[in-house]
Amino acid sequence: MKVTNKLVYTQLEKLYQEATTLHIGREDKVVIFSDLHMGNGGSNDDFKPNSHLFTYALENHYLNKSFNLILNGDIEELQKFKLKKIHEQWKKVIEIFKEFHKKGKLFKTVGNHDLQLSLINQDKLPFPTLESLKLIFEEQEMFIFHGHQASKKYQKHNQLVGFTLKYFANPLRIKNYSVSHDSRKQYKIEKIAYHYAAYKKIIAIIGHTHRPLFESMDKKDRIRFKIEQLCRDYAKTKSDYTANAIKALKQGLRKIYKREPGYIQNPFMYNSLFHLPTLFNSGTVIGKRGMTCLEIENGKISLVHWFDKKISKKYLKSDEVKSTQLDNTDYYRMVINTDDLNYIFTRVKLLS
Ligand SMILES: [Mn+2]
Repeated sequence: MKVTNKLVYTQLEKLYQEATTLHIGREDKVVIFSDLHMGNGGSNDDFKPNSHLFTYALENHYLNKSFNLILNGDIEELQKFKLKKIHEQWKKVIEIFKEFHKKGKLFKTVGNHDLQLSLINQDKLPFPTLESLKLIFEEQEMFIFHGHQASKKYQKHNQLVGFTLKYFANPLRIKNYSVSHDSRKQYKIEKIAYHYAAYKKIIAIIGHTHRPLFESMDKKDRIRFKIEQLCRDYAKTKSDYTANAIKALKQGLRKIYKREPGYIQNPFMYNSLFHLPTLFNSGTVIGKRGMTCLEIENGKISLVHWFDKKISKKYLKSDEVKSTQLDNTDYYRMVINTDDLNYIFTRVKLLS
């Protein structure tokens, strides 16, 4: 069976039409996390290394400050572990999720690693499972879904074996379905989500690829942008500080290209006439150097990186971005990028 892009777009449209809706105003705060991959606490549990950081930040930062919590898929790693075991092991985390839920501030969507959750009787789960979520801010829409739905491979399985029930019956079929380390597959999924959002004149917010994106830009794009900005500054100020910052960024960029030599084509993403800020990705909680998330507050959206000083000091030395210590802990919060939602939507509407 051949799965065409058209079919994938049709499936995304269906997902969009059936999405749960949440209206937010300027006073509402939202944090989006995805890809926790919580396991049994053993050495195969990818969540374990950042579990303290996540638990602490969630309770003492986001819950305390009355954020809405959106968990955008692959929260429980059900391809490797049993739900019961996961919930026993990470009891404290589940309790904090429940606190958000009690206040009506928890929204949990399904990913490909926790697909079975949509099939379980929802009364048996501590919180309901959504397929996707439409976040509406001043009549502008952010379409939040895990991201596997934009993959041809997933849709092929969907067509072949029927709906998710069949996955449940044949978990082996999807056992090795993982994209996070294959940059070509990541790119294809992102490209479809990017173009779908542009066509709808909305913003798409995904996870799944574990690659943080802000306004459809990844780290390389952000560095290139930053270098151009700094060159403009340097022309005016001729400051050594700026010159050194440019040098450091160039080195960083070279390192990335050395790591991913095949990725140099299409520097400005996804082959469209303009670079459109339609795609965002919350990244992952299980990063080697910490965790990333997206925050919405006061009409702005931000890409945020949290890290533990004991594990990585790299970002503490960074001159470009300041990090803020959380209480008296080793945990730090760093805003990588931030922009006004109204400005982003203006560009999406006028340019796409
Ligand atoms: Mn996934």
